[in-house]
Amino acid sequence: MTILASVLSFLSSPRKPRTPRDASTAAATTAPTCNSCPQCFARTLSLVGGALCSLLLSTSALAAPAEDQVVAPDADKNLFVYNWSDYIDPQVLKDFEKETGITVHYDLMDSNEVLEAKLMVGSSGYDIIAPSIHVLKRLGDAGLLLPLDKSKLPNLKHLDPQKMAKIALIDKDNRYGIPYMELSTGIAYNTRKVAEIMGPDFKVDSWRILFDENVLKKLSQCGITALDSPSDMLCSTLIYMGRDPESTKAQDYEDAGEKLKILGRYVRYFHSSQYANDLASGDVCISVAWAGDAQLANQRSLEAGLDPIAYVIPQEGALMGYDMLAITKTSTHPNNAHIFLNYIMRPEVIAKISDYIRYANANKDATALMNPEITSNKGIYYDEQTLQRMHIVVPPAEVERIMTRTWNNVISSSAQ
Ligand code: N2P
Repeated sequence: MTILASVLSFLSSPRKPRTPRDASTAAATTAPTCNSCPQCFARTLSLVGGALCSLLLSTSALAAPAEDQVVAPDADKNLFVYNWSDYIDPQVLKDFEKETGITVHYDLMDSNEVLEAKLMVGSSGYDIIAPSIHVLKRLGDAGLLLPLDKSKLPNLKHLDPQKMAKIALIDKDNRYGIPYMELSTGIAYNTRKVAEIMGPDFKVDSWRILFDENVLKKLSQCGITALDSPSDMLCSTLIYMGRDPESTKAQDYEDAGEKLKILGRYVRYFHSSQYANDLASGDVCISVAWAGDAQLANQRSLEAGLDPIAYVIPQEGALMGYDMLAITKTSTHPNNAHIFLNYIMRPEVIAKISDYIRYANANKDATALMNPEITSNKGIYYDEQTLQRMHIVVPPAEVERIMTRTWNNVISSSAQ
């Protein structure tokens, strides 16, 4: 099965629930074959199909590079990408492969911690990775990323200078990464089921409901889930507690951990990707969620004729951040990687991805090309008022260690 077929089938078929805290799901890939190419496939039905198919594949590989491709691909025309699940329009990969002749091998991740661990142990085999901004910083500081060669990235001009300046406060001089998607961590819920259980006047507008045993007891009847992400969970809890989400005090994390143990008694699971499908199918009714996944769950649920899934940024505030694309220091296909990053920064390409996965991007020239339903959705593109209560956190390594320890305690004491 090719990468494209793997990603397509992964995105379109219901996934089997994975064991919570499962590291990642890999979509095995192979080089494209004639049967993977739609034009070719039709031709295989004719007597001369096989020959024509090979000819088409080799012709497309020899096609002149696009105007914005300023570097020749590496001799080995493969590219190994590690990105979050449900985070690309599979057609984009297909188009990229067709245009450049580079074969994309695409693996799925759902945890910054697993990504970091893979890079720390040595050569991960990946050329492109998608760390969240605070992890990008740590990986860059640890010498695990290749500084971008900006002369190979003419499409950087499309990125929003204000957002790039904000990002440069963390990734100095935008040295290692380009912003892929902008996101927040809030609460997604099935409006009908929650109203049915809690009554029509019940409001999901505060983190408080995730720490109130009376509420949790009731909501656990229809299924509560939360992210398996120490920084998302602990820093959101600090925001609820009115503490600094960038605190460096161990005590703050211990206190937040104690609160999370209450939630842990009632969650169905802590997991960072399964919940989108489970919300969409009605298997669970409330989740600590990333913005776009909640929107995707809503879209899928409505398409299936089920209930609306709403997404809220709680009144106390919430985390926001960027997932970045970066090239690993050990990349063996650095030119292919630059060609890929440059392709992703084409306004029409990133617009297509954002429309599909329902996350905001940081490409100023893409907005006009996007579905207005997405760009006007305040749960995806925040208004100024909401932005006032959003926090970007960049925990230093020692705080990260405290968080990991605390989080492991929460997980081991939970009911999941
Ligand atoms: C997409 C997951 C969003 C990534 N399904 C959060 N960093």
